[in-house]
Amino acid sequence: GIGWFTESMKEGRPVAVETRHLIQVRYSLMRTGPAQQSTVCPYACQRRTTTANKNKRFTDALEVLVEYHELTEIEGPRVAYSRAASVLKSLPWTIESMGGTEALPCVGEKTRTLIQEILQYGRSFEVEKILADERYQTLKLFTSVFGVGPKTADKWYRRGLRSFSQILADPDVQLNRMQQNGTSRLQRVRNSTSARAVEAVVGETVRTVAPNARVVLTGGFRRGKEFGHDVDFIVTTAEPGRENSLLPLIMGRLEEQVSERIMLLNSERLRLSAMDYYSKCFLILKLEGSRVQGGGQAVPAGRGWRAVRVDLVAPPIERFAFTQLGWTGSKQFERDLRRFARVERNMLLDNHALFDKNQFLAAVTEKDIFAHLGLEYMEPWQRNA
Ligand code: DCT
Ligand code: MG
Repeated sequence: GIGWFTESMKEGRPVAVETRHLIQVRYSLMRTGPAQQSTVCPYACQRRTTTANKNKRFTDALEVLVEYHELTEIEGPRVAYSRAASVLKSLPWTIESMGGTEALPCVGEKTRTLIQEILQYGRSFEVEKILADERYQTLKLFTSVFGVGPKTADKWYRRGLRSFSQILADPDVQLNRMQQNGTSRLQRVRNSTSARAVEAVVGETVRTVAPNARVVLTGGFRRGKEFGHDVDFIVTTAEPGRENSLLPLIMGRLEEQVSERIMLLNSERLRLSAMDYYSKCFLILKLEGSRVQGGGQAVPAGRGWRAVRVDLVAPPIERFAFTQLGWTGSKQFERDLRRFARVERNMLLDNHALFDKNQFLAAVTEKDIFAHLGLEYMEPWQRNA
């Protein structure tokens, strides 16, 4: 409410707010100086975070630390640095001095030292040390393969392996099909033009096999991101129970199209995942060059296509809103949304449902879920925490 309140004041719009909010704003003005610095909320789901990051030089450094602790599976610092980076991304101003940083939520001593170092020297020595570290570089390379997590990467590292060619040459290393595709064919970045092209292909396919089904874009591209590692979609139908037969139909149709405009390289049904129990599938589309031209990304030399990783999830229609909210992300936004529900509301939120004690709270749209949680609605493009 406060962010909206100060915006309305700036624009001279009439505002109606509760008195306790007014008192809070006044109090923070006296206490910390610039009003903006006092209005930063502790949970990402309370902050509007667009892709226009004004503190990229700090958040890029923090993200190296997050990644390092993720790869080496050290949970505490990973969480702390992720939260700090997320707070800095949400700031409507650029940090130019240390003044006021002590009032920012989730920004601890270590992060402040890093900010100070970057302000003073233009770089962080700890971050540079990590970037130059052989173990970090190798784990990062190995985990860039789809299906390879920190544990496998570390096992290979401890075997003395340092490159893809060494992995492929090692007789004791068995790669599954997904990993084989990952090492040879995938590109890691893609722009929103390609995402639109994939949307057209998937949309056409679904209309052919299930005219009553609905496909919507989710994940990073729904949040308006320009690059991503995959394109995520939710597929659903209003006919109860039919959602589980949708994906096999879609996959079958895509397989028929091999060597036509699109090609399916690989498909795996990923039923078990930490996120939810819905039917889902992972596929890699060969997207014809002509479909992705004009996107600023060249198709690799010598071939007329690029490989695009696609995730499809098919929830039952009555759980659509929970799936959409859970799959839109960002990951930090989702973590904080679930934590907010648990800690501040004593509720349980996941991709399937929202529970207050043992009572299921139904939702038709994402707005219903925000309302159940007593949170202001955030548009997808404001969830880039
Ligand atoms: N998600 C989550 N927790 C995870 C993994 C994913 O809440 N551990 C949610 C948030 C985003 C969504 O699922 C899709 O996941 P990704 O495709 O990995 O994220 P993205 O935001 O689309 O990022 P990218 O652009 O890299 O695909
Ligand atoms: Mg994605």
